[in-house]
Amino acid sequence: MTGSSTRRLVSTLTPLMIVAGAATAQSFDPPTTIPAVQRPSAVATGLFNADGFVDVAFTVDGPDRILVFHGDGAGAFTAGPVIMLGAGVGAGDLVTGEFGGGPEPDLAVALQNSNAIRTYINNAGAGFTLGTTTAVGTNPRGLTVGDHNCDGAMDIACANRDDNTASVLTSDGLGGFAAMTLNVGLDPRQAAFIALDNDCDLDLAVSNHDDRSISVFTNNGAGFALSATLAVNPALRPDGIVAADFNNDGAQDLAAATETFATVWTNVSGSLTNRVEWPLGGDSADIIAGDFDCNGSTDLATANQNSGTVSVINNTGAGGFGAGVTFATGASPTALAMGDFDANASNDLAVANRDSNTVSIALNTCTGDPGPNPDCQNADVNGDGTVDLDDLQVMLFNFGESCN
Ligand SMILES: [Ca+2]
Ligand SMILES: [Ca+2]
Ligand SMILES: [Ca+2]
Ligand SMILES: [Ca+2]
Repeated sequence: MTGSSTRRLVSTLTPLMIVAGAATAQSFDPPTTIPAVQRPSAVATGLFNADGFVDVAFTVDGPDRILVFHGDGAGAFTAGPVIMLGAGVGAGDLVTGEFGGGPEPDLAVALQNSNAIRTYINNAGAGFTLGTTTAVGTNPRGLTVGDHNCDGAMDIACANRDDNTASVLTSDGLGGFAAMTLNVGLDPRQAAFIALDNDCDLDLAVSNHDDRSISVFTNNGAGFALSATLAVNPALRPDGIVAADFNNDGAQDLAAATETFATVWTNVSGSLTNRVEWPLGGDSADIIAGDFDCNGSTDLATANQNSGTVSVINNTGAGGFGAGVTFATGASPTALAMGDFDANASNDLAVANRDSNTVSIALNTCTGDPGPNPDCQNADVNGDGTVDLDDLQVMLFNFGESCN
C-alpha cells in the first residue's frame, strides 16, 4: 500500500513540477551511425520483430531496397531483413502502419520511378512479404497514414511531385487500396492527414513547394474537397509537413518545414490560421512532431538537408516554440523518424543521411514518464486506475470461471 501511495503521489506531483519549472535543457547524445550502403532517402520506426524493442527501416538505392535494422533496447542496432524492391523502381518515402496480416507493423513504400505505392506485410515478426502495389501519380513523395473514412482500416496518401496531384489510397480492409486523385499546387512534396474538425473523417493537407502554399482538403465523409490554400511566407518554400496539437486544445494544428524556419498554423474552429515562423538551425527538408524534452508538450524536429544538421525546437507551452538544440548529422539529412531506441521513455531520433550513406541514431538525454505501474496492469481488475478491495471483490465474484 505504501509503495502504491508513493507512486500515486509522484505521478500527481509531476505535472505540477512541469508547470512551475523552468524550461527543460534539451540535448541528445552524439549520434551513432548505422551503415546504409547507398543513399538512404527515408526512415521509419516500429516494433518489427517480436522482442519489444523499437527497430528502424530505411530505403536505399543501388539496388533499390528496404533495410531493416533491429534495435536492442539500448540504442544499438543489428542488420535484419532486406526487402528487394526491384530494379530502378526508385526507393522513396517509407511509412509504418497496419496494412494487412497480423498486428505487427507493416511497411508502405513510395516507388518514385514506378509511380506506385507498395505495401510489405509483416510476417509475424519474422520478416516481410510482398503486399499490394497501387498506381498513383507521377513521382510519389511524402506519405501519410491514417483512417480517413472511419472503417478501422488504415489508408495512405501521397504527394505526386511531377504531376501536381495527391493520391489518396483507401484501404478495402483486405490489403488492397483504391486510389483517388486530387489536384494540388506546383511541386507537391508531402501529404498529411489532419483532423481539422471533430468528426472521425480525416482531412488532408499537401505542401506545394514551388507555389509556396499548402492545399487543405476537407473530408465530409463523401470525399475530399479543397477548402483552403494556405500561403507560406513568400520568402520560403514548404517541404515536409506534420499535423499535431501544439497548443493542447485537442484540435490538430499544422507545421511545415520551410527552409530555415518551421511554419506553424493553428487550428481555430476547423480552419488553419495564425501563421507563425519559428527559426531553425538549418535549412529544413523533413519535419516530425513529438515530445522531445519530456515535459508532455509536442515539440518539432527537422532534418536540415543543406546544413547537415537536425534541429529540435521545444514547445513553450501554448503552441509557441523556443529554445531547443541543433546537432550535426551526416551529409544531406533528408528524412527523420522517432522512436524510443533505449527504452527510457523518451523520443530518440533516426536520420537518413543521403550523401554520407548512413542513418544517424541520436539518443535523447531526457527520460520520460515510465508509464503505468506494471503491477497495476495485472492487478487493476476493474480498470479504475487503483488496485484496491474492489478489484479483489471482482476477482472473488468470478473465482473459478474458465477463461477459455
Ligand atoms: Ca479506412
Ligand atoms: Ca491545437
Ligand atoms: Ca515538449
Ligand atoms: Ca529514449
